[in-house]
Amino acid sequence: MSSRLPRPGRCVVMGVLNVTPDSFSDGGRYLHLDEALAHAATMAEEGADLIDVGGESTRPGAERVAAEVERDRVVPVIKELAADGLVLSVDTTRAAVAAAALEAGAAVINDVSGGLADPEMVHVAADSKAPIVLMHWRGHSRDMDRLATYDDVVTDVRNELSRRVDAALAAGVAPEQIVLDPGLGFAKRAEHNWALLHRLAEIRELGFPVLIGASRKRFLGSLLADGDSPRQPSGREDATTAISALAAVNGAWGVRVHSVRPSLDAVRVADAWVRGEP
Ligand code: PMM
Repeated sequence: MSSRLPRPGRCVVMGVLNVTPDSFSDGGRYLHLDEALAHAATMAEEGADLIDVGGESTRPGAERVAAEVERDRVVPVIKELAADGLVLSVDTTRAAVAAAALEAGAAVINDVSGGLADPEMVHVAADSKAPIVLMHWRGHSRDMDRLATYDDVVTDVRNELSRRVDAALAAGVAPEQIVLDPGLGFAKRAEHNWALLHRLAEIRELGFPVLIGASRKRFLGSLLADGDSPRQPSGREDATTAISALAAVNGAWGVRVHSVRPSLDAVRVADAWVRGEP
């Protein structure tokens, strides 16, 4: 495994830092440099193993931003945080943004398109030797809800991820650099997300570390709905914590979350439970 991919001996907790005006649960909160840095410092104090810096919202229906805008949002934040010694990933589908982020000190690429959106992405990973998260994806945010059609969601996601792995390996990415992610909520309805969690073992069988991003997502809001009103993102934290514990018990390499402390507690409990000792 690449030395730059955190391996703390338990499930990794990746804290989310969205430097965007429009992400679904924290959009607009960390758009200014000082606010972004303060939030990252809080997540680091709480014990985040990795902080995921993103400059483009991927919520369903979101419009794209220009590459320069995305780069100018993430690079200054990454520079400052890397100088403070934090381990950072960059959440981007653009090779140029990933390259600029790595240059600024990011350690890991988190590509929600699994290398599909930009054919250069796998080459940036191959050349830099940076670990790369390949997430299952079928299309940009504007289109993804209509792309949620599957024969068997777990088999289809597994096969499509396997093809992304093949493309990365063909470009020269080493197997040790690769992390897979089933992409909960990305061209997935609630029943698809639950099937993927229920049968996580089938994704793990591909032989790569698996990252789970369920934090505050819509399917948790639907599960916890009061009649016809979905639970709002701010009320989905306990459910997110439950997912983190269950993901850890079920062998996930990491969880990507907005609130670090509860998920870190959860994965520590899960780890002690599985080991039968603290
Ligand atoms: N989800 C979001 C953004 N980036 N990256 C990975 N690897 N996995 C995810 O599930 C994922 C992601 C959704 O948006 P948010 O940043 O507002 O949570």
